[in-house]
Amino acid sequence: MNSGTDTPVTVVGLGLMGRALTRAFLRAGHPTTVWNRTASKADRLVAEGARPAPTAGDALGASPLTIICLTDYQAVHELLGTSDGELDGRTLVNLTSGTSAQARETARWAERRGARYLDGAIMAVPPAIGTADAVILHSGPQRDFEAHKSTLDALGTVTYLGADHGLASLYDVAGLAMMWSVLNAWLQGTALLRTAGVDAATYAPFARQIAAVVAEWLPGYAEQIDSGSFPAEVSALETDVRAMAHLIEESEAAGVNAELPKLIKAMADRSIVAGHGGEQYPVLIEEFGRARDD
Ligand code: FVH
Repeated sequence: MNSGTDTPVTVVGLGLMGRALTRAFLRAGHPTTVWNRTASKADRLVAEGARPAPTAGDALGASPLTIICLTDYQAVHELLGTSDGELDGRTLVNLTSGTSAQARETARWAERRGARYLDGAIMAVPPAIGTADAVILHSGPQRDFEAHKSTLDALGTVTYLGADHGLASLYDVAGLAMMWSVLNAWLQGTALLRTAGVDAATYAPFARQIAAVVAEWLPGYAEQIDSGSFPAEVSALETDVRAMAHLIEESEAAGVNAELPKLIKAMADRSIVAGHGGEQYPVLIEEFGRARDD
């Protein structure tokens, strides 16, 4: 079990995020080795105390724990596949964004080379790294996460999700789905209200209140989804669909884009045709849970 701030760590990939990760390790006192394809990006970090490695292989060999943060998984494979570094017994934490399939495949590849592997996802922008606001998700063998948690803690609020290496990527995109859906709904309402001279700043506090109320519904709705039972405790889907029709009608009458509400209403209409009109909104999980080709 590694503990204490004198534990060495390596960061491979010194883009905007890799540089922020390196600075957080340096601030926490970790001896930090760095490597980047374009070597000049290490210069300022070296002036701040980082140790430059001449090759990626040397960087991997310098510490028991290496953080990888590159553009995409293709870059990770290009780099690790050609590096002569010793991976046996080393732990790689790959914080590069990608899909769950890429994470699982990279885990198998790393483990075939004798490395321990955790996949991760960063739910933060570079300036937040090193603060509690930076949520960093990890998945893979729990013992490997526990072994390095005290070092990873320098980066922010580090979270372990489970043994399946794909979980961090799945939570990452699920979080993005949540974020964009909230923003899209707010933009739809803002576009509508602007047609009546209400500016975005005036609508924002009301929208925030609605978002907070809806957030309160999630645990109860999650119980309905997990139990597969959707009694209409507060409202039935067929009632919600009538309100969706109003939203579409208002949007079209005001010359506002109605594509998004039409898409959601089409899903709700299909659910009603399938016999779920008397059930509560989360029954739409059945529409969200299956792919459509058309
Ligand atoms: N920046 C952010 O706000 C987001 C927040 C959420 C998570 N992302 C993910 O983090 C990964 C890195 O993002 P980044 O912002 O640091 O990206 P860049 O500044 O573009 O740096 C990319 C680094 O990758 C190196 N690189 C690319 N291809 C290769 C390769 N074939 N071999 C070796 N290194 C490679 C690149 O090197 P160079 O161009 O400087 O030589 C940079 O170090 C990313 O997955 C985000 O989705 C950040």
